[in-house]
Amino acid sequence: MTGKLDLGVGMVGYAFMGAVHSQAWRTVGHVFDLPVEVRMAAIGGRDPVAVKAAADRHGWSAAETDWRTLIARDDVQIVDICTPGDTHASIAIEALRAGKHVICEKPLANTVSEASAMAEAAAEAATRGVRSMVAFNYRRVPALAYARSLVKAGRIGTLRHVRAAYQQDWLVDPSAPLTWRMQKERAGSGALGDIAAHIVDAAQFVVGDVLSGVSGLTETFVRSRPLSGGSGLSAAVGGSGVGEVTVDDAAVFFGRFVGGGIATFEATRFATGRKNAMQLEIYGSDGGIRFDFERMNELLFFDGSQPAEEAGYRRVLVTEPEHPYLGAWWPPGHPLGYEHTFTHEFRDFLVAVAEDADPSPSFADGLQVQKVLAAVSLSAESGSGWVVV
Ligand code: SOE
Repeated sequence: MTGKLDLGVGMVGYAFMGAVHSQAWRTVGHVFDLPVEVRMAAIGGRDPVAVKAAADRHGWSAAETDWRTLIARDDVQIVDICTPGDTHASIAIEALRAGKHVICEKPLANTVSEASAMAEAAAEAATRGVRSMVAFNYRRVPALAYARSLVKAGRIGTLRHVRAAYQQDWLVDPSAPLTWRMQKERAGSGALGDIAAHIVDAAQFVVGDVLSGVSGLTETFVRSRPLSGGSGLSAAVGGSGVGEVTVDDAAVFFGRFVGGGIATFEATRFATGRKNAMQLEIYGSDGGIRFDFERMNELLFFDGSQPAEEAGYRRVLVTEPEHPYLGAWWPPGHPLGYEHTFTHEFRDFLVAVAEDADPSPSFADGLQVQKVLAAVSLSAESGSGWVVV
């Protein structure tokens, strides 16, 4: 016995995100010196054979086929939601009511009204010491957390521009099957909710401001796809013939921050050859920052206070123990990867729970991102241009 608060996790979902989250739950208590003990109590999913296999593979002590049973377990104090968006609200709200802390994958929900109900439930639960967080993992890329600290310290001056892009190409092939991510009733939206949500959150996080309005355009390039085939992230929904794609394949939009800076965003599953290219560029009156997830251990920083002949984008290798999260990992120059962002996210969540504080980003933050996404959709669908968030 360590005398530390003992927290059992019950995770719902076991596909790609479930596997990534499992890896982070397995790791977090070994890497960081936490004020709590974490146990991987149970994993939930509807298919009994598949969920049992996932439990064995990823190190969960038990498997449940009903998320309500999972939430009700006495050995579960944290509910981790890794399911498609259409189930987030019901699972999260029930868990919060039951007094379980909740961490929920992004986007927070499929609609603003679901996200509002979740944020309301989270605010009420917080009065009982029950905590919640939306899982925008890119905030926990050390280079982006470091970028945030540079902006906060005034190193780029007044914000002028943000240029953000999230490009993937897994739908370029028109014969790629229809998955739940292409069904509005399950995913809410397409590239918009799945990946634009990340760059909206990351941009707002790094600059420390929120978007006040947007104007956007969405496109669905391939409107029907085979109902069978694929595997993993690309596993089809099932059936024969073809089914309708009811979400966007790509979204582009621009926006204005409350503080006056302006921004462009591009999210697409049709950027041929780009696999998971997430980029953020931030330009201020006194400096600039450029980040590319394909080189996630680096940040390019232009310090305008340097003499002109020496200034220029410097490549900062973000692997020093002084950089966010890095002190717990490897010696300088030994880089981290995608999975570590989730370990960092859980570390921050657990510390907040132990300190009886609200973790960030909160469900209210998730709701705010949802409002941005809804404003982009409204602008795109109505063709009416500017929409206030
Ligand atoms: C699929 O587009 C996906 O797995 C997203 O759902 C994740 O949030 C992103 O990090 C990687 O791509």
